[in-house]
Amino acid sequence: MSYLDTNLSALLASVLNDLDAASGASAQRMSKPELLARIHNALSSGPDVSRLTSSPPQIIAAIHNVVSSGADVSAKTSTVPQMLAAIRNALSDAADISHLRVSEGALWDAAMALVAATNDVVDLRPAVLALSPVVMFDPSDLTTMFQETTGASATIPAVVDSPVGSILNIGTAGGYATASADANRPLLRLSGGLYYLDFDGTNDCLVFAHGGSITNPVDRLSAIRQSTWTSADRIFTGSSSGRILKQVTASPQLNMENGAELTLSPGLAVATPGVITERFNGVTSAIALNANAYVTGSGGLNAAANLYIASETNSTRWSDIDLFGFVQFHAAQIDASITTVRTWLAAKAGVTL
Ligand SMILES: [Ca+2]
Ligand SMILES: [Ca+2]
Repeated sequence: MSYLDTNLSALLASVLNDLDAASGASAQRMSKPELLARIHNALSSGPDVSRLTSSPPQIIAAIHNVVSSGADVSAKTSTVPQMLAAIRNALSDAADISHLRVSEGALWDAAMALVAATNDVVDLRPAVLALSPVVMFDPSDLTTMFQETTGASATIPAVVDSPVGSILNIGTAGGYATASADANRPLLRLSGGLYYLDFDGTNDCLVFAHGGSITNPVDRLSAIRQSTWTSADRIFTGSSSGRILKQVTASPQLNMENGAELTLSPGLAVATPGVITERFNGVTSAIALNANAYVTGSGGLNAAANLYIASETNSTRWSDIDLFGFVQFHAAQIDASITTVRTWLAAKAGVTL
């Protein structure tokens, strides 16, 4: 990790330059969550800005004030330079600003926590999408789901309590996850204001083909509920031996397996929604429930070319689960990005992290 030793004006100028170079941001309007995500990405990728030291509360409070002002923080009401100028003006009111230094991760975590805490209607989906996940499913977006199993050519919109045969991948790979037959379609449900896909544990499975073999590292995050628990049932698989999340040994344990196994115990209580983070990265793999500490160790090195939801390869070990959201990266993410994704998934599933 490198360290930044600069004042905020220089930092913001650097961020704006990065954004402009990438996207012509000086003319671009974006929502505040999108802007925060872009700032986050810029800070994370710069050669000298990946980490600062100390965390002054004035900076966090000032950014919070700017971000939370306005009636609708998700509306695209300002250009990027206008928002950065407002942040800079707010920061300049703080004492001794030219010498403040801040940890990018701490700043981002605190800013997102404050935004989430004070704007309970903020949808972090734009912020998650800005992280460029390869695969992402959002069952609360009814425009992404269809009743037929035919993917791009499907035309009958999904409706609550009816089957979903195709769901659009809103991640960078595009395409659809589809059921291989009508009997294999989960049902779209709505309960307590939350949408989810209800798999029957008998033959329901959605399949997404990556189009090639995917190797480590893979970060996979999901919001699920185990309706029942049967040892060896599969929540997700990539193949019969790769990128597996399964129910194992004793209720309600879960483990991830990719040639080696990491067990999450006591796991996720049956009938309770939770956010599962699986980080497939050989001997430094990790799995966690919600915001709890990771269980770490070897998860193995197998590759997998597909994603099967609620079954082992669409052929056996079907699990009786509900799926509220799914996000998969084919590169290791920084902790702040994991936090952003978890926060979005938790909101989709009604989970308090
Ligand atoms: Ca079925
Ligand atoms: Ca079910």
